[in-house]
Amino acid sequence: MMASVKEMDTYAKRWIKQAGGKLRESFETKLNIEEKTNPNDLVTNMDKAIEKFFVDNITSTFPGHRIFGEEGMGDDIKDLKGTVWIIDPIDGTLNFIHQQRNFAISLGVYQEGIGIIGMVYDVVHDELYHAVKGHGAFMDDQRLAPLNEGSVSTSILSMNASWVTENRRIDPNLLAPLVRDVRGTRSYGSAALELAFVAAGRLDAYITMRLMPWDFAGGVLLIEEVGGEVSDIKGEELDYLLGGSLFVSKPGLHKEVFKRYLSGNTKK
Ligand code: 2AM
Ligand code: CA
Repeated sequence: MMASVKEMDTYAKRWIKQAGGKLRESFETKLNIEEKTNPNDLVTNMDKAIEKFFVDNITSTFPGHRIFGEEGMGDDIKDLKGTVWIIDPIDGTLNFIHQQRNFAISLGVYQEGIGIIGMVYDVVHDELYHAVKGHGAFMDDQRLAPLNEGSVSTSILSMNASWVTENRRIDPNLLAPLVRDVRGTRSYGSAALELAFVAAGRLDAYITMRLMPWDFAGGVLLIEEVGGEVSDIKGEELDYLLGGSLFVSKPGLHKEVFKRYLSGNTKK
């Protein structure tokens, strides 16, 4: 029998809270930290343990569902047919290691490529952002209000400073004027949290040049459910298999940013 959305939502909430509890408890014990692709790309025993926790629970409760997780303990995903759980066990691992805050668990459930459940769990604050497609977005029991139209001059923009220095993905001269023109910039180091904050109206926009699907699969649905705008840096749809750049905002900002700042963007 096909699992209902309600059933998946109930289990997902239970598992994400349990996983968060394990992360909070782990602050008491010594972390085991390894380098992945470079000295700043780190993974801990907890990233792996939490991903395994989800994989074990999902496969035993929902046989036939597939899992696309950062640590590779799920399936080898080459398409989004059927039901796919897209999971980042710790989004913001550097923050987890250095700060013991400003990280999240991100979870999205996709059916035939369409997001139906999105969750971002701010573990340290014990705040769960969640949405079911078509039913609005919430922080715990509190419904998030629809986003109002915004403009650059009154916006708080979340962006990593690396995109306004020399980098391989975008000409720094394109985004530097945007940084100058907004009311303020912030950078939290966890894409999932930054997406949740845009959905909650605490940030007005978030721009990044490089994310993987598990970084945004949970958070993007939250933003869509409150009427925000979601695309890549070229204004095209996100790629849920390969990832790439991402630009999310309250309504109205996309048009202004593409027209005034990104029309000269030619790099991929
Ligand atoms: P992570 O902690 O799960 O790796 C930091 O600016 C944000 O970007 C975090 O959400 C981080 O997720 C993500 N990130 C860091 N390195 C990345 C990479 N090489 N590709 C894609 N996303 C990355
Ligand atoms: Ca991660």
